[in-house]
Formats: sequence, C-alpha cells, structure tokens
Amino acid sequence: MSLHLIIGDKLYSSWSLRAALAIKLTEAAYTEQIIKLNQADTHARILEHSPTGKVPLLKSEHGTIADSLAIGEYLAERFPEAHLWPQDIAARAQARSACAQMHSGFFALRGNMPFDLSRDQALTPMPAEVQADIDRIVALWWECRAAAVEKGPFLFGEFSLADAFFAPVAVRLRTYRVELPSEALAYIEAIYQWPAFKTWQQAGLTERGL
Ligand SMILES: N[C@@H](CCC(=O)N[C@@H](CS)C(=O)NCC(=O)O)C(=O)O
Repeated sequence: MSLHLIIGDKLYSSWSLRAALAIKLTEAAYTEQIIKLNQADTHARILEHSPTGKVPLLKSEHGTIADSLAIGEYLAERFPEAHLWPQDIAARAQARSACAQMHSGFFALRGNMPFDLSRDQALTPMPAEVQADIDRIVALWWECRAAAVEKGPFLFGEFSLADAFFAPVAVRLRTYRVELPSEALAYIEAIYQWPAFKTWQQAGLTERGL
C-alpha cells in the first residue's frame, strides 16, 4: 500500500504541517487528502479514518498512524536513508528531546497564538506566559544550533524532524511579528525558504483565495 496522508487545512493545521514536512523529507511518493477543520462534519469525516478524531493521519501498509510525532518516527524507521533524525547520537537525542518538548509543551504559545499562515499582526498585549514560552523556545533553538552552526541553517545543521516540528512555531513568531534576536530571525527565514514549506504556504494561501 502506498502512503496516504490525511491532513487539515494548510492555512490552519500546524500538526498537519509537521507530518507533511516529515514525509517530504523522505522524498517518498504519497497521496494527500484534506479534511477541512471546524466544519459541522469535520469530526465525522476524521472518524471514518481513525477513532482519534484528529489529523494528521498516515495510512500505510503498516496501518493507520495517528499523531505527528508517531508519523515522524514511523517515516524515520521506514526510510532510514533519508536521515530524518541527525546521524550523530548526541544530536539525535537532542533532536528527539526538542520535538518531545514541542509536542507536550508550550501551551501558552499554542493557546494564545493560533496558527494562521495568512496572519500579519502582533499580539497585543503579549501575555507574560506567552513571552516565557517564546524565550524558552529561542533558548532551545540556540541549544540545538550550538553544535551545528557550521553545518547549515537548520536546528541540527541539515533539515531534520526537529525543523518539521518547529516550522509551525517559526510561522507563529513571524505572523505575530514577535521581536526576536537576529539568530532566531535567521532560523525562521531558513524555514520560510525551504521549498517544501514554500509549497505548503502557497497551497494554504490559495486554499482560501488569498
Ligand atoms: N498531538 C496531535 C495533535 C493533533 C491535533 O490536535 N490536530 C487538530 C488539527 S491541527 C485536529 O485534528 N483537530 C480536529 C478537531 O479537533 O476536530 C498530533 O501531533 O498529531
């Protein structure tokens, strides 16, 4: 069975973006299906594929995989030559840690700064707990990049699952016009220049005729 990725609207679905960037990294062929979020039938349509009621979902010959992190891990295992995780064990451990922190944390940022690729407006006033999340993320990015600055512009030099996981954060920080140190701005620009991201962004803006 070929790979079939089920996602939400590209404009709004940050978890779907993570899975889509991960699958692009593998360069594997796949088909894609969008289920529009926030519609009367959204939940029912997702339930046709998975009892989780959430997207993204990846259908494969190994079953339907729910959750962006599980999808990333599955793809890393299935396509080892794509090196979705950094090859160095210490960097790989840090990359897994960074993804897990994103996956299970930063609730203030996620709750107060909903993902919307088309937004271009600051959040005012900036809640202290959101600023704390932002400060921690910027520090985390620097921790990741410290050993990789010579190797490339991404968190571990070359693009990895960690960048797929933080791409939606980069979008939030840019679209909410957050003031940031130059290193963080450079990292966000690297995400925005990544062809797979650009394709997603264009499709997302086109979805709503923007
Ligand atoms: N932890 C999950 C989160 C998935 C999630 O919350 N997806 C949202 C869209 S971004 C969703 O499916 N919402 C549908 C709904 O709530 O009806 C993951 O990593 O995939």
